[in-house]
Amino acid sequence: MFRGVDFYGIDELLTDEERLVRNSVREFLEKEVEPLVVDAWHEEKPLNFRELGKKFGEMGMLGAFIPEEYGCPGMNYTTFGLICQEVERVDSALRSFVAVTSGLVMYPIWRYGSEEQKKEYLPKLASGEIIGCFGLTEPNHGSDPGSMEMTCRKDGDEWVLNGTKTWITEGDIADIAVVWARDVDDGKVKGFIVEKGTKGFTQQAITKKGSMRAGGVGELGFVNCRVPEEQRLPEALGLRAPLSCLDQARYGISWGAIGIAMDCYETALNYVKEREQFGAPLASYQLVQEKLVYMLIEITKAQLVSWRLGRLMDEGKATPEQISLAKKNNVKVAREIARMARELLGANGISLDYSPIRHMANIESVYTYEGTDDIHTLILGRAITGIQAFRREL
Ligand code: TGC
Ligand code: FAD
Repeated sequence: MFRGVDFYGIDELLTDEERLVRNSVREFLEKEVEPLVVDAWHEEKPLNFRELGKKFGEMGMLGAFIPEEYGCPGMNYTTFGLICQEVERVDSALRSFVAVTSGLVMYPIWRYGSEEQKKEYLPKLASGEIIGCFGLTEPNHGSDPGSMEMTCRKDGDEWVLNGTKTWITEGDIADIAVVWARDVDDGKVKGFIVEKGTKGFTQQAITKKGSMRAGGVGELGFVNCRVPEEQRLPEALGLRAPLSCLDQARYGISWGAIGIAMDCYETALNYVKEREQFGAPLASYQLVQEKLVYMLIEITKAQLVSWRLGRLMDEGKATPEQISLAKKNNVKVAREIARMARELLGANGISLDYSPIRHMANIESVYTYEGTDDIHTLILGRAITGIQAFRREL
């Protein structure tokens, strides 16, 4: 079993329970999931999340940080982070499934939903009985969801939804979609839970991806789609609501990126110790050691950032900007580490028999979704200068 990368004794900062959950998730994934990943990725045949979701549910891997009510696991944010780290060490599509289910579907229902919605959906999502997705991005509005075109209009005790959401993780197979639309009457962004099969609601897979090939992504269409008032998230008013969900998933991504970095580092280290060129192991050359040292330093810094952020999340003190820093930094360094590991493996580095090339392709999605690297730079830039640089007056 993978023994972890822990140069600074960060394990000692974790509780016994946190280590226990991490180790059991790690063992389960290595035995039951890792062997399925390469073929799924190669064939672009998404992993069977209906089956896997139920196993994840049994292990408390879905909605880990949601309090222990409505069938949710009631663990803490650090444990959620460690779960994200372990699943992403295997493949980013697994972390996407966990982070979307937990942060983008269960969280908004728990935070903004009615009592009936919580009772109806949270136990089923926590157990993996149903799959959810989160629709914010539109064909014309990705980084700028505030300009969304999707509309909702109240008609008696129903809402009429019109618009398109695209690049939606698990959008092709989801049983429920948490979607965001602007009210044509009061101009406010509102959230809805739309069930699969609702008239006027369509789900279509996006294929031919060069990244995230072990997972599914889809497009959601809404044409005069009518949902009752009971399907609206009553407490979600304004763009702040969907953006607060992103905070949960972005935090999980910061840990997931460490999983990628650790797997690439370990793969490269093992390889260069074995592989000989010019009569000696690659590991004996200074240029090779420099790369490994860079990886270890960046992994250690990323671990400390996410560990501290987890504790701040648990105390309810983390700010969106602190979350941006962790997402931006950890994904950026994991992206560099994946590329370096690929390089150290030479030609073998482009083979799917080794993980770095798959991580390298996956992380292009991670670098882009949940706020691109640029967007997180601008969020931080705004925080330290007080001046927003997202929008230009033309
Ligand atoms: P702005 O004026 O900044 O904010 C509007 C209101 O929202 C509040 N707010 C936040 N609240 C909580 N958490 C955050 N992170 C928040 N950011 C902003 C803000 O205080 C304000 O509240 P109020 O009450 O005053 O109205 O809004 P803006 O339109 O200027 O946009 C800011 C910007 C660019 C940072 C935001 O639009 C943004 O984050 N854009 C990136 C979009 C994005 O990340 N999309 C992700 C889609 S989901 C996804 O990718 C899933 S991938 C699958 C996986 O996770 O694995
Ligand atoms: P754009 O916003 O068009 O950006 C293009 C480029 O311009 C980027 O480099 C960006 O950084 C840059 N840019 C944009 N604005 C500025 C600016 N003001 N200043 C400087 N540079 C700027 N969305 C969901 O809602 N739900 C999901 O489940 C989901 N899953 C996804 C899964 C995958 C695999 C992928 C790839 C995407 C997913 N997304 C999802 C969509 C994702 O959130 C968006 O792709 C992301 O927000 C970026 O939007 P965009 O692709 O439209 O790029």
